[in-house]
Amino acid sequence: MLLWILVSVCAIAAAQQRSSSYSGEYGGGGGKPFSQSGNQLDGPITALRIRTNRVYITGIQVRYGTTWSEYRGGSSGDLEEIFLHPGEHISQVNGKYTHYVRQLVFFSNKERVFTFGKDIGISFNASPLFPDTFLRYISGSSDSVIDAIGFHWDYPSSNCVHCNK
Ligand code: MMA
Repeated sequence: MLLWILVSVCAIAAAQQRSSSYSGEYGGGGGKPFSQSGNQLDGPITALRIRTNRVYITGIQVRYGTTWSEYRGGSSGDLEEIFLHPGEHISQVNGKYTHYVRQLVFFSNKERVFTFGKDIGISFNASPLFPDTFLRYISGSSDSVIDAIGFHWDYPSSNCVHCNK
């Protein structure tokens, strides 16, 4: 009986500790795979640069803390940049894709919405599984465009190692 209680308590504790989840991958099989998992060490996501042409999301760069990730994608189209406010995090990403990513719509916990690209293709709604978790980093495939993208969610920046906080 005591053992059963102990096992139950441990199981509940373990279940409550879960916080990470993944949404994706959305897009096609082309391009070269990338992951920005290691960029989490620079801090939470603070800004986004997204390049779009008339039909596709052609490039992406994400700022972690004060450090920009490597740029992924090609040179077609125009680059747009948005900065998050202090304490603002991405809480959901909707979008459209076919063989390539066509649209990305970022929603924040401060009720702002940032829309990039065209409203054409297959819809996706990427949102975290666990409460109070947000976009921590992206992965995907790219070359001359963003072929595919996936979203990794967790508590904001709990393992920020390079930040002086
Ligand atoms: C390259 C090649 C493909 C990829 C596209 C778009 C032009 O072709 O890497 O596999 O799908 O770029 O990124």
